Amino acid sequence: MDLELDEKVISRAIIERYMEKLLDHIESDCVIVGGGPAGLVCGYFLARDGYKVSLLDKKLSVGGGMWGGAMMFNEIVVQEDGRQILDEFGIRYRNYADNYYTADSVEAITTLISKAVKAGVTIFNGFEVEDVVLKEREGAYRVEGVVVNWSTVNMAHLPVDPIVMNARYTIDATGHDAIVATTLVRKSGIRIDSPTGGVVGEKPMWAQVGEKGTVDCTKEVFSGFVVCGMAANAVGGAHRMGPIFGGMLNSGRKAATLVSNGLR
Ligand code: 48F
Repeated sequence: MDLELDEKVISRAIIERYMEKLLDHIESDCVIVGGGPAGLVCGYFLARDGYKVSLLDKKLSVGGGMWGGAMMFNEIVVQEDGRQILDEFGIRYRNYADNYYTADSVEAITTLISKAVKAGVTIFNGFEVEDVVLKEREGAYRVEGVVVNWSTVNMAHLPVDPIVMNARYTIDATGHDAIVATTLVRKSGIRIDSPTGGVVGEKPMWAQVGEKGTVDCTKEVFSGFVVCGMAANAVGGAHRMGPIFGGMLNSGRKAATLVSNGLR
């Protein structure tokens, strides 16, 4: 006998389950903006430690700039420094030369996504962050979450107000544009912990220096606000490094450690 399939039940199931998820994440320990490699690694380590993590990405498919390797040659390079994270996630790699390992970029990013979700990160795709929540308490300002709308609302230029997702920590993992940090500085006029007090902008290609710079620039640059990945690189004015990913992975892990220490 065929079991009944009722369209109304299918629709109700989706709407109820989604709303449960959204309501549960209107307030989180940490909201990560951007689901590229840095944001996913950060989310994984925080969720694994038991924190409630919301990860928002304006695209339908998270993963940022890792899918296409370099120029759509879908292989990535990771140096010795990043190999431990590949092992932690169970991403397969091959030794290419001393200090150079290669991995299939599609395996790498799908595994980062899958492990982050299974560790407990809740992903909201199609969510575009357009602003932060900035509040003064006892004379000190702190970032307390993000202002978000459907990406499609922004794409269609519809005059629809956003909603707010509060968090004890907000992480900018939006890649090269460091859009959350840029918005925070532009709209509030505050100074963040960078060489200029604002978003310095990334410097030209220099893989070795850029890799270290990205991890060094991964910081809580303002109370409640951490930058990681290429967003940290852009905020701190480090060199770009191209399709080598150890720095991105280590930056995500460092951001998770900073937030975890702050939440304790
Ligand atoms: O760009 P992306 O992969 O950032 P990442 O984690 O890694 C950088 C590398 O992929 C690559 C590199 C440098 O040479 O190695 O560039 O630092 O991922 C950033 C994610 O943020 C999302 C965007 O869709 C992407 O998936 N994003 C950007 N702006 C917003 C956003 C926004 N306003 N709201 C939500 N998501």
